[in-house]
Amino acid sequence: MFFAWTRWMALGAAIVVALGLTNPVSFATEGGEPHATPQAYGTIKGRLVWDGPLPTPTVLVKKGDRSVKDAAVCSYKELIDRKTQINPETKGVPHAFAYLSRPKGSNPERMKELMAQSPTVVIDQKYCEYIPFAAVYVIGQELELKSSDPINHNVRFSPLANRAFNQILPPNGSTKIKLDKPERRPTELKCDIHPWMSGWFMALDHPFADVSDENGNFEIVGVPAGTQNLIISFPNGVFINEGRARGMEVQVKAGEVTDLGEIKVPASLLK
Ligand SMILES: [Cu+2]
Repeated sequence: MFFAWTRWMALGAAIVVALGLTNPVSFATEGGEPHATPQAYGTIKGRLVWDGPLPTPTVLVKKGDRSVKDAAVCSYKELIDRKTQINPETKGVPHAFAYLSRPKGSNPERMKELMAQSPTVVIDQKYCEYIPFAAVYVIGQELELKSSDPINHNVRFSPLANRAFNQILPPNGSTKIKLDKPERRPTELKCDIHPWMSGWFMALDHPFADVSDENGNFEIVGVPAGTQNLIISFPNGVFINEGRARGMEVQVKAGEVTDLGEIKVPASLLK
């Protein structure tokens, strides 16, 4: 009996951890009786759906093209412009940034959790493309630029607020850096040796951001309740949301999920 009971206890604790419910409510004492107060945070989610005929993905490097630099590695497989990659089955738009512009309020617990779970944002260079194509970087995290290729790459980017960066990445090399300022726009990674290479990261000073998955879904958790401004953009910074740089207004309610449903992405935006 004793063992069965402790096992249930352990299972319960595991579920609590899995659901991120370690601190779901805070307890305040009023009139001597502890009682739960509602969470001050909510979730924003939505799905980006392509609106129009599906684009033909732009081929950057043809498979087996011997004319490209470092062909054995770089044309090992077909490389497409990930920006033009729309899921043909679900019409989901992947690789898009969804983040709050000038969030009202903060969530120190969520920030602590993010830093503990993901202290490092890794951008790999594999078969001469950046993986992932788009990443969110939060000030405090490390940005690891690494290469899984047996050839030289150089990584270069010129952000608006942070210092410019340019470094050779030798075969299977890695370098870690930290940025100290948030950016207003996504930053592009480039390689001078393989000029088609392009990747993006969005540097923010808060954790209220996500990148849409292969079905276009995004979810931002731990958002302070109230009216927030949400920006949704292609990796290259082209705005998808209404209100462009100001963001679209989203009402976030404590303890609730604000589901924006399907957000249409007009085909005309992709140029
Ligand atoms: Cu390269």
